[in-house]
Amino acid sequence: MPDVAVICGSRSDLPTLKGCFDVLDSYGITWEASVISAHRQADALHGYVAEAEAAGVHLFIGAAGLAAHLPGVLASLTGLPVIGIPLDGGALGGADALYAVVQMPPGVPVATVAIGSAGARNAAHMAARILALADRDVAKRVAAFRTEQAGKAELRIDPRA
Ligand code: RP5
Repeated sequence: MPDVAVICGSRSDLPTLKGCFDVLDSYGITWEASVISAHRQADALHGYVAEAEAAGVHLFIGAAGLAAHLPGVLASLTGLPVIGIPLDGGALGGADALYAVVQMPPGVPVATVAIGSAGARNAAHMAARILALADRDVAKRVAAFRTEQAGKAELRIDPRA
């Protein structure tokens, strides 16, 4: 079983998640992706979470748009960390999904990231930081990424050049 199970509610969500998969790869974190809607395939979602947990997955990333209950349902089904990505789309531009993902009741936490592709990337960065607690190699890569990112400041540039 890979380290991370990424689940989204629809195939239409997959393009937005590309950055998530790329960032996980950049840290050398193993992952698998599934399309399972909390609303349309509830039984399959329950079964998959039980299987993944038993097989030793370390955390779940759930991504959904509209009435985005998938991350919350994941958190109800497992004691492992769940990172939720609210996706944009629909009439409300992702605010609907953000509220659904972030407003979990006490005791059922979902670590919620930003709406859309920025959140998709941050979900992977957050997963890396969680896994780094018990994985020295990932911890080194997190440190290296931060150093690289910090080195990208551009001082006294000519913006017209
Ligand atoms: C959500 O509804 C999915 O996560 C997706 O963002 C949205 C629309 O799904 P489709 O109608 O494209 O399958 O459950």
